[in-house]
Amino acid sequence: MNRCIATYRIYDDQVDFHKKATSIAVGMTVGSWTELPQTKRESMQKHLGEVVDIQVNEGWEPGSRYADVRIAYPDVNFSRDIPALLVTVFGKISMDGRIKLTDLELSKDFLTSFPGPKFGIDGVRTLLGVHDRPLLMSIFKSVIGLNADELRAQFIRQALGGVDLIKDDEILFENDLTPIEKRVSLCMQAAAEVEQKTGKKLLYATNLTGRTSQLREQALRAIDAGANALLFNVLSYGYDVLQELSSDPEITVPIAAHPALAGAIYPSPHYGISAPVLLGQLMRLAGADLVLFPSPYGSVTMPREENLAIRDELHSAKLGVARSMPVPSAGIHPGLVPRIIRDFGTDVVVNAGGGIHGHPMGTEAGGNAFVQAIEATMKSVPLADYAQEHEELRTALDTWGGEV
Ligand code: 1AE
Repeated sequence: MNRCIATYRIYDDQVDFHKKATSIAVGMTVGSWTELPQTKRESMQKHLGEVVDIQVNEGWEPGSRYADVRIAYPDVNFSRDIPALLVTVFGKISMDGRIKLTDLELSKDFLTSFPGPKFGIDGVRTLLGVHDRPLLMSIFKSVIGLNADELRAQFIRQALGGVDLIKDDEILFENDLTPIEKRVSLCMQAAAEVEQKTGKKLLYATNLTGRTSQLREQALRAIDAGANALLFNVLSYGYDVLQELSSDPEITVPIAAHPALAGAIYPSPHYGISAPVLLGQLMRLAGADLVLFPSPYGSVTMPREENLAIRDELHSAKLGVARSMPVPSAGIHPGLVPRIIRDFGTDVVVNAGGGIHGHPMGTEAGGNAFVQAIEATMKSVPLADYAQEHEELRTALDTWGGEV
């Protein structure tokens, strides 16, 4: 029988974890198992959840006793979509005490319903013609209230800095000054002008926003206007909305998933959904080509092991779909590039907003400093050495510090 296995960490000082696990396995599948007549029990057998494993850690102080509990849910119980999966494995029980969903092992059969990212790491690299180094992304900043000319000027400064991708800030919504079609056409025109000078291709991820019912139409209008990538605030809409967009044959550009809201879900040791499931597995399954998340080193951080577990979910072969590009973000500056490449390898996007625009010599120099940091790291040259011949990098290291 095909089934998906969920792992939970449950904290409780008193409870009998075996009873608790059984009550979840039964309660989240067939309901009131013991009260059913024999014939009904038999017919419900194929729907019954099963406790697969329980590892108890007795703890040493009040509040520290927990168990890691694995429960298998028959695939026959739920439809082949992420909303049904999540309601089955973590619907009602997410509200029942100190319980966190830490892992999901999905059956091969369930996974066949998910096409995954249309582009993934390889597709994004092909669009850019860059195969041998980390990519560099810059984030528009302070754009609320900017008019079209000001937005264009900021785009050009970022592009001249040598970045591969530019993304809207996730807080830029539809607005009268720079509505999406206008934004896309002026940015793509600017990208073409800069490409004439630099020979570099560039993806611009414009923010898809507004009511769910209008997202598809908005994406198609943006693509008609020349958009070559999209940004999407996945968690405020839901994974299934991302899947609708990413699997749409007419949406022919990569989608970058922003993690806004994730901090309400993953950081607690006692509640929510673990970061690798939330920002790794489910984002990739729903079709994100690039996935942003906090890094272990910047201004908004998460523990390194969790970060690397997200990377593994995005990179691993086990989901059977294209790999998604990890984008560790928030407070990234050039001095962090060696650590990013050490932890993620070259299949990563180095992403910065403040670390580019806040460069003392300006936005263009901010981009250059990152390009230089990537070059140095790829050549295994310490940043401090490379900086002796590269003024932008030197200034960045003087401003924000260097590698450790
Ligand atoms: C984890 C998301 C980071 C993000 O969206 C963002 O805008 C970062 O900006 P900086 O690089 O911290 O200025």
